[in-house]
Amino acid sequence: MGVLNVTPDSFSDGGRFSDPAAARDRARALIEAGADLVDLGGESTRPGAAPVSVEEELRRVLPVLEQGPMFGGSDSVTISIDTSRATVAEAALAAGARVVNDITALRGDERMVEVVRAAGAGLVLMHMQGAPRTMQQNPVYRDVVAEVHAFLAERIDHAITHGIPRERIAVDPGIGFGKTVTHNLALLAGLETFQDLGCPVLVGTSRKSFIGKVLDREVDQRVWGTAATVAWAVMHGARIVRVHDVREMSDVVRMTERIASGRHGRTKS
Ligand code: HH2
Repeated sequence: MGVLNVTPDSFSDGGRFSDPAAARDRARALIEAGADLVDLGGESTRPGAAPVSVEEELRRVLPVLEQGPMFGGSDSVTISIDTSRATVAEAALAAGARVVNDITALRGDERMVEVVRAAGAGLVLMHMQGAPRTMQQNPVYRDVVAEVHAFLAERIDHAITHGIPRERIAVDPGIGFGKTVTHNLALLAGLETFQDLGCPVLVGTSRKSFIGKVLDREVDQRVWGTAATVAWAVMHGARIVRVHDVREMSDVVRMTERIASGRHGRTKS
């Protein structure tokens, strides 16, 4: 999953793809580089970010989607809309997006579940403690892996109860969303725990600040740290990785998968 932020303030690519033509070119580049999904977002969720109005979010994402076949018309690439607002999701799905990536896991807007159900769309349910503006102030867990697992299990039940089939749902532990460095590392270390939820696991570590803190690297120097997390995540069951550096991480995924497939061919010497 390649990241396409049409925002002025996203933490690593803010302001670069705000113009619809630049966004389209970026989407093409992501697809050529190996993305199967493009995640389009019109609101930054970085720690401390202020929310934008629904109108502003629509004004940012719709012109990008409305540009034509690259967005939704093509069978080879799926566009997901990164939003927690039902109005934005509804308009984006009507304009060709096929997945809703909701960082609030259906808690942000009570109409969202019905919008996703009615459209027959895919859904990403992500864990977040608190809200972006304040979530990094003092996140506390007793057992972060167990708590995130229980949260996702409950959210899957909620979605299924409201008519969304399990086959359309992916889950995401929400790296960086109300978590310290230790919490993020624990979630990655325990990633296999989420396999029993019965939904594909999505992981979004790309260029995030826990990598910067572990390695003492600025945001534009985190590609190798990201690569380590992507290889680890794929080895431990992630089916989707949300990344900015698609060409590089596509190689990491393909190579890791090839090694993993070789595990079964091992013979005793
Ligand atoms: N991370 C970000 C945004 N959306 N969605 C999911 N499902 N999982 C994630 O880990 C995730 C996400 C934050 O990254 P980015 O979009 O690069 O930055 P910003 O929120 O500043 O736009």
